[in-house]
Amino acid sequence: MNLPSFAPRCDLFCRVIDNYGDIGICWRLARQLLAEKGCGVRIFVDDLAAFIRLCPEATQSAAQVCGGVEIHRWDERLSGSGAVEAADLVIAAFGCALPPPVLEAMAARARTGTAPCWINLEYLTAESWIGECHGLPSPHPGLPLSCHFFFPGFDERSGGLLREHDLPQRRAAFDRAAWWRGIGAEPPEEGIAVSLFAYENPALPGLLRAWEESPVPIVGLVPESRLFASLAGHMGHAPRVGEVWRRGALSLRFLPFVRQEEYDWLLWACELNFVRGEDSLVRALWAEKPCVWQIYPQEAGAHYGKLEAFLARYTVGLSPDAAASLRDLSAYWNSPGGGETAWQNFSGHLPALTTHARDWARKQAMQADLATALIAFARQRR
Ligand code: TRH
Repeated sequence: MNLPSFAPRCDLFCRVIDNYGDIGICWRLARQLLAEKGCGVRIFVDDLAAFIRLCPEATQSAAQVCGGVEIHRWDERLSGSGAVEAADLVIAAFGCALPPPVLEAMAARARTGTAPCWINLEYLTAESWIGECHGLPSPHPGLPLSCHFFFPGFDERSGGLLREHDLPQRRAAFDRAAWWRGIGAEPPEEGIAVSLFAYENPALPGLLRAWEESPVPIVGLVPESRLFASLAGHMGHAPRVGEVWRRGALSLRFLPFVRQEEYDWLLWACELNFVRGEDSLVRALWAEKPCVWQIYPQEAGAHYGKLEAFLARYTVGLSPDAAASLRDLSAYWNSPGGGETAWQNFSGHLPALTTHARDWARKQAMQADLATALIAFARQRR
């Protein structure tokens, strides 16, 4: 691959708030900035345990190199002056406050006329208001620096979605049958294979009952997650990785948590994916399969607007009935109560939803990806 001539040195700062999404997005972006943009990349992260789950060769070492990316523990060492030389592109993930010595180092560069491009990488949302805010500067009150809001999103007025250039080729080359044999099973000949990555969810028992009573077999693939504990209540014992549990039409297979690159394989192997945060959502969209998003709950139900905004964009081009079936199942999964028929109705529309998932993703993939948009943004501010 010809690497671009503008390849800024990049630093990503990440505080792990919850689960794997915060570091997951930073790690995915870092790998792409290195591989496709030729950038030297460092990640500063405060929770190496979360990172090790995504990249099992990593250790608790305070400084290490993983896949060509420098990984540094974000700890008190970053509070000392001169701790870090400022990079050209400094990305604060999800509004995290940078350590004062890092800001000082950035300001020192600014005073010599080579200010770094400072980005606040925001959470993904499909809401249209981000178009007004994407790229806006926010001047630092005391230093000659401005932070720029950078919003991932679904249209040209946003920073786009994370997507590697070779993703379609890798997806096309995926050997689904071999993957299923690798987990000790044959690819299901009939019925529906569903992956289930979720937080604890009061809607779970109702969904499992609907699957148990399904007229076609349902194979649920459950990667190790907080859901294991919730499933124990339904199954009567705590699930173990490697176990297969059956009741009625449902069989559940419990899988290990895999390195980040391999999570795609699970999505590609299934007909439908239940996904968690914004990173697994975006991967499920690029899998070109229908998906159901369990959105992160926010105060005063703010997440419902976010979910609705996503569904409004995603369902364009679907028949009203198929769109309603996805809306109903999403509503059930995110705020259970009623909705007992949501699964039956949804499963009847699965063929239409599957065609739609492919068409929607191919159209969406015409937008510039997030890493490309970031580099273009930094170049303009050079
Ligand atoms: O881990 P999440 O629940 O993280 C969430 C998000 O960051 C969310 O936006 C934020 O608001 C909240 O935390 C605080 O879900 P997400 O974003 O889907 O990230 C999961 C990551 O884990 C993703 O990079 C895929 C990865 N993964 C693996 O690498 N292997 C696995 O086996 C599985 C199941 C996931």
